[in-house]
Amino acid sequence: MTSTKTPEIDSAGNGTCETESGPERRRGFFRRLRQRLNKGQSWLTYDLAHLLPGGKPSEDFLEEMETRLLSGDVGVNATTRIMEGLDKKLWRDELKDAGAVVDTIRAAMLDILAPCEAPLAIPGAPRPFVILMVGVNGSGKTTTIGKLARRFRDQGLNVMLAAGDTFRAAAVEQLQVWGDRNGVPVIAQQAGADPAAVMFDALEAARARDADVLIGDTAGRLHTQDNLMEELKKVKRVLTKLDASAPHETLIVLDASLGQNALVQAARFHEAVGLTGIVMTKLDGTAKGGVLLAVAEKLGVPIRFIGIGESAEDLDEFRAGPFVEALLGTGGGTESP
Ligand SMILES: Nc1nc2c(ncn2[C@@H]2O[C@H](COP(=O)(O)OP(=O)(O)OP(=O)(O)O)[C@@H](O)[C@H]2O)c(=O)[nH]1
Ligand SMILES: [Mg+2]
Repeated sequence: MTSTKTPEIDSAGNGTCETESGPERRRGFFRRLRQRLNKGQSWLTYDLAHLLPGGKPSEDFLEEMETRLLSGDVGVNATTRIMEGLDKKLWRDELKDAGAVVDTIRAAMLDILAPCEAPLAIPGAPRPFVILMVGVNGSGKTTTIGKLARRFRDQGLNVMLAAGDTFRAAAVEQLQVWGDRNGVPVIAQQAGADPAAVMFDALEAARARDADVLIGDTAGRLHTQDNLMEELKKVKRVLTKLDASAPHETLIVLDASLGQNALVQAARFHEAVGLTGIVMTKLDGTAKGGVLLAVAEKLGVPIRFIGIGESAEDLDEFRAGPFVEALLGTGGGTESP
């Protein structure tokens, strides 16, 4: 069973969606994702054949799958949805073998993730298109801005960056390095300046220079720090004085290795500032990647990009089909169940 809402998967388990970045590049990206999630083996299906000695699943087997989903950060709600599909099929005696199990899990995962597959396309208007990056400390905001700056520049867009993290020492310099590397101007003020004022000035400058995209960095903050969440609301409010529709994209950057904590962060930031997109970074580390299912199931906010490393090519658009294949460890030379 496959979902009709998802992109086509080729025989290597890769998405075949065409974008500016090209299908070849995307295939390479998802191949690396699959290799980096649990070193290429799926934490979910790695010894499926061994678990099904008679070939046919049992209640015990389903319990094992449930445990794996929960420990893979999939969360209770998304796990329940996936397990319901398996339970139903077991009950109807339709789970004949490991292949049927994988197909059923794949379909359930696609049902959860496909609605959140909505790549960020910069529209012709309004210009400058303003993107505000938010998230907790160290999630990868500034690095992601650098990667996006290069991506948009390569698409022929005129990009500017705003150094809205006026709090952390060296934050401005860090953004400046990415700006210099990509030939993209960075608007900054002195340390300790009001981030809302920085963003306001940056939007004015971006307008004056006919920029297509302005990306604003912000200081890392915990979702529990009410005063800092108020500061973010102020940044958004002040931007609307220049452009009632700005920021046009409020992107939260989440560290996938934080598992269920990433879900809590996303939910709180969404309540406070209204997210329009999610970037999930660090899928290369200890992360199992299941948290994307938890976030998609709970928030339904578009997952715009995923990050699998520190360099610029380690960020790409989120695609539900190839991502699920990476989770399942299917195709592309890794162990198939
Ligand atoms: N392995 C890995 N590291 C990443 C990824 N994205 C970012 N990083 C690293 O995570 C660290 C923190 O990244 P930053 O971009 O400084 O994070 P930040 O959210 O701006 O941090 P603050 O400004 O302190 O809140 C850096 O060492 C990045 O290189 C990723 O996808 N994978
Ligand atoms: Mg930063």
